[in-house]
Amino acid sequence: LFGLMDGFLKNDPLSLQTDILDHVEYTVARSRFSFDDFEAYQALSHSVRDRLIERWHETQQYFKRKDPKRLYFLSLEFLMGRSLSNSVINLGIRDHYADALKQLGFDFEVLAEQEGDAALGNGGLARLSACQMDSLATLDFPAWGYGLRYQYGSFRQVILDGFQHEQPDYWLNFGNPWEIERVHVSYPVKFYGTVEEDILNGQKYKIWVPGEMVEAVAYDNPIPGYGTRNTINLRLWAAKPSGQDDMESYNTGDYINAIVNRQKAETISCVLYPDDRSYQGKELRLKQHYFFVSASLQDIIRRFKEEHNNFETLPDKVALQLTDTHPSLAIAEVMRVFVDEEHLSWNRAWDIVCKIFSFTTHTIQPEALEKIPVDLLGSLLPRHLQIIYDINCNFMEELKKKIGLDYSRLSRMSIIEEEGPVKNIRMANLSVICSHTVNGVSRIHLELLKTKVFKDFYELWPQKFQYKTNGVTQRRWIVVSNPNLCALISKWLGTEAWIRNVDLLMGLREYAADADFQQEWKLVRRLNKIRLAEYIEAMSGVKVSIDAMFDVQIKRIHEYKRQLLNLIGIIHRYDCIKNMEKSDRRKVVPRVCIIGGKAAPGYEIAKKIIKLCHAVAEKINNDPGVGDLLKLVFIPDYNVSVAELVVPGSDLSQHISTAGYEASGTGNMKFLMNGCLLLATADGSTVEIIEEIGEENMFIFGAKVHEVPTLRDKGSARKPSLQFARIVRMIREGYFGFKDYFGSLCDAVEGNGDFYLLEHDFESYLEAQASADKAFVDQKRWTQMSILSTAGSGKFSTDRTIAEYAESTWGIEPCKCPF
Ligand code: 26Q
Repeated sequence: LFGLMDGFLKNDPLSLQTDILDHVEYTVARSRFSFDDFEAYQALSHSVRDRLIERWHETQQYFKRKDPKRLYFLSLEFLMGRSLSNSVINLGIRDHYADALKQLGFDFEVLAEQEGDAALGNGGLARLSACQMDSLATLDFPAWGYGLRYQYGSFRQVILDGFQHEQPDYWLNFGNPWEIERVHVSYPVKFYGTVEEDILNGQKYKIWVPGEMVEAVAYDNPIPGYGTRNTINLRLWAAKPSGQDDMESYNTGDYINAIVNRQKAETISCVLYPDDRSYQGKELRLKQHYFFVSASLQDIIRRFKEEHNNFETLPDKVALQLTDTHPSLAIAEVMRVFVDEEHLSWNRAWDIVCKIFSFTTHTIQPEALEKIPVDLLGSLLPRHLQIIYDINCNFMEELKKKIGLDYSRLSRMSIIEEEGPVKNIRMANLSVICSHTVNGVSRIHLELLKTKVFKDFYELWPQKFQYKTNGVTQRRWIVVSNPNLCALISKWLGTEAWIRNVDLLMGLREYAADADFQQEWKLVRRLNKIRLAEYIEAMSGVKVSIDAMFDVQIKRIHEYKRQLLNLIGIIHRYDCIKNMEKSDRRKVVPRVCIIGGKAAPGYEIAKKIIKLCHAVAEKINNDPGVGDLLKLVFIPDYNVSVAELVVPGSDLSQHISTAGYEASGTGNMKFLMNGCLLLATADGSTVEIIEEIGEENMFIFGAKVHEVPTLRDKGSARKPSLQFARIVRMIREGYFGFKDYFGSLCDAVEGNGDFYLLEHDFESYLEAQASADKAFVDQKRWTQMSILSTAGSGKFSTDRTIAEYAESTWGIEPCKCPF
């Protein structure tokens, strides 16, 4: 019996093969002797899943026994991408599986390509949450992630005639082996209704009498750490009709309609909202937020109460991290549970609340801060509205004592925005007031928070404000996505220890000029470029030369990210080539310009940028006089797995936001780790990258953060650029077709309309591009810069970010599950 009980799954080839074939037969229900690649992928993933579940169980039991302070990481978005390769690498059994599969006649890489992306998020914030989960697991922190299990993730971008179309991403169609459905872990979530009063022991209490109830069901996604058995949990909630329905409605005769109405509950977790930062005040989105918050808190409080009976100790056991303001209704919900359900006094409840929440903002523009119309909140969550008003009332009283009757400052700091046609709740103010720590995502971001967005709050509570520069996980962004580079790094460092301790990458500096190392480095990079070139040809039909410089800008399409500056630069390059003497063309450094990214479905200008990219590509790629000197390709449906292919294969990457507009940026870090050079503005985390690897190893250009407001004020008094104006005129006058369609795009970058200062930065952008060309010609120098980029990327690991959060924000310690 004991032999059976300690029997962990074995990882020798025969056991793995038996396992996979058993899953073919019993899970996928196919013949062991005949199954295709997708079925093999399914069986393989289930076999990996079994191993994840083992460790997940051990870890959870260990946490329960040790009962350390736990971190609950609340985020409405997680961009996990694919799980297979990541899991087997973190479990340390990739090669075991590859060998076992080979003997069965399958190639691991081919099967890994069968997997679709889990895209339960939009962009930077969502991928950051995923990277942070990987670091939390790897560093053995007792952490739980909570999120929503959207049935439809980020829309699929389809390009027709150069225009973006959005299609639903029904990612669960073929099943999801990476989740475990927990039919018994479910909680009721209430909406609407009224607030009534009750008297208990002579004390008045508010009671929320809800009008609608749905059920939140848990789906657990194991997150394995690397080089540890710790496997933490990402719990995602799905909405289901409530089991506690009033049976009366079935007796009224309209059985069919009663069922149909019940089924509507599922719409709550049905679809991820595209990141349209101005799209606020929608009831369904608010419902999603509360659904998420209510289910997660019921789960967290239940777990706490299993071991403890006094809420005073909650702050010693629980840290709640708010990823932007999206989950910040949690603050009002904890107050409601404490006061209305647990019957704590308001002041005791408030004391505890102020000790458990920390808030990280990923936003930089004041106008993008989340607001909820008071009327909307009052109808959906009447009791929460009262609580928020009470929190605000107390805060205003305290504030008056401190700052006096400075009414304009009081009204700026109030949670309730009274000005404007409708009253709004300012979720950011609520979050700042109730959190013990407010974090920015880069040093410059914190500076802007202190001096602009949260100036009033910073002056009141300077000690609350901190920053933790973002990072990315080297496991996903080097080990999984660039295996050849990974092997090369380990070979020259003589160790794989950098995969857990990324600062060791610094050791590569020593070999940056070594001819042998450079040779091997170049070879790895070339193989990655070949892989990318094949993908480009398959996606767009454009054949590109491997010897050209691969110049990449992939990220969400946004005006402040200035894809348009890139395009205008490309047109300028095209124009120069066309106007050149034939003999001079030999001096041109051939380029393949690659752009990719989704535009929010309602963001007209962003969609026009995508169309312009296609129109320009059409012209350039079909101009025989240009040939391999310049190609432009748009990579459709940019997502995590596309990034895993593109990042390792690029030479130069662009991060060219107007200074002061990118809170951090994390794409820059992925490229940096992979030895791709950066052409960038001194914005967000790039400022810190410059400090780590030196400006001489990058191409930095453009106005600095402190210059931007003055430049903007100058308006049309700014120095014009004739070259810039000429290109905008070409676009406007129909040189690339679609004359009328591009008019508004041109208006947005001309004269006073040029809010993001494209024209001002254009000349220095061209200079930076020229320096990049010059550096590329000298391949020895370029390769050295490339090596130094990777070598200096250590700071930008989420391992560092998470260690900082653990120490100075969450107060948690590692809890390593023993063997
Ligand atoms: C809000 C209201 C309604 C619908 C959607 C939203 C919404 C959704 C997502 C608003 C914002 C987001 C995402 C923001 C985001 O990704 N911000 C990025 O966060 C990264 C990680 O910190 C930073 O590196 C980027 O600079 C920042 O833009």
